[in-house]
Amino acid sequence: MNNLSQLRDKIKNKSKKAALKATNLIQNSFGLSGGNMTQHDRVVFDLKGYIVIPAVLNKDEVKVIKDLVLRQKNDPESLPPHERYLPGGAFAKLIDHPAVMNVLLDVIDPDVNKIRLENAFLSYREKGEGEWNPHAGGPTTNPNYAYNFQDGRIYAGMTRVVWELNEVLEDKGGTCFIPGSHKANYNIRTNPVTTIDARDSGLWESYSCPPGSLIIFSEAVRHSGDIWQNPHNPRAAIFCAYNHINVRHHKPTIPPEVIANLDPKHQRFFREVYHPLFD
Ligand SMILES: O=C(O)CCC(=O)C(=O)O
Repeated sequence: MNNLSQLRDKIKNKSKKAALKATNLIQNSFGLSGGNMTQHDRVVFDLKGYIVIPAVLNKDEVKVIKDLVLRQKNDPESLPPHERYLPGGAFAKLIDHPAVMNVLLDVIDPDVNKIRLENAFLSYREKGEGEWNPHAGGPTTNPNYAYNFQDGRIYAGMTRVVWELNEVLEDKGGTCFIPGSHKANYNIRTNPVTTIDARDSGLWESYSCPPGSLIIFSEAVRHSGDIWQNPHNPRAAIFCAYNHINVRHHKPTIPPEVIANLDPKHQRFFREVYHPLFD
């Protein structure tokens, strides 16, 4: 290949890349790619690091999932082996629930094949149970906790999707957040400030929501579990950790028989960690 044709190819590639970048920028700015997150939710997620989507599941749907997780907790032997652990059994169809995917396609990657589910567990707390344990927040170079905003869109790493199966009352035990701390400049993750982390510092935000609601947050936002104080019901919440296919935070613990029995459209969330470009 002579120098002139090499130069021509180089210019061609560069202009292709520039056109793609401009297209992405326009699409991202007008919310034309990714999920169908409303502009309201998109801005709130970016601003605070979390959003609450109330009553995504109806009463009957909540009952089915609650029955499953309580059986998994109290009487696992009564279930076939592949339904004894999350995300198996009736829960599986929630892996790619449209309300979840609308957000993940916007904040992790617009290509569903680049989104993984790392783990899922039940958080069950009776009144008085739980602990105050602030973590995350501030800048990080660790890609699994990444939170970036570039070319008109969010690029998040680990993103928690929480299904609240019982009612949550504000400041009575739901997950707490310091809104905006995923973009804080001071490193409150490695250099925590006691007066900021105190539960009564006035900087923590919680939420109330009916059963079947979704809380979705960037693992980069400073957050904490809390002591459950709701006198009416225990906390029953399913915590799912989604991430970009390029990184993994958790050691894999989901039994292979659980994954083997999922529908193929759900199995793809448990692919190995690598870039699908190499398929
Ligand atoms: O238990 C909670 O409400 C919060 C859990 C938590 O800290 C986490 O997901 O990293």
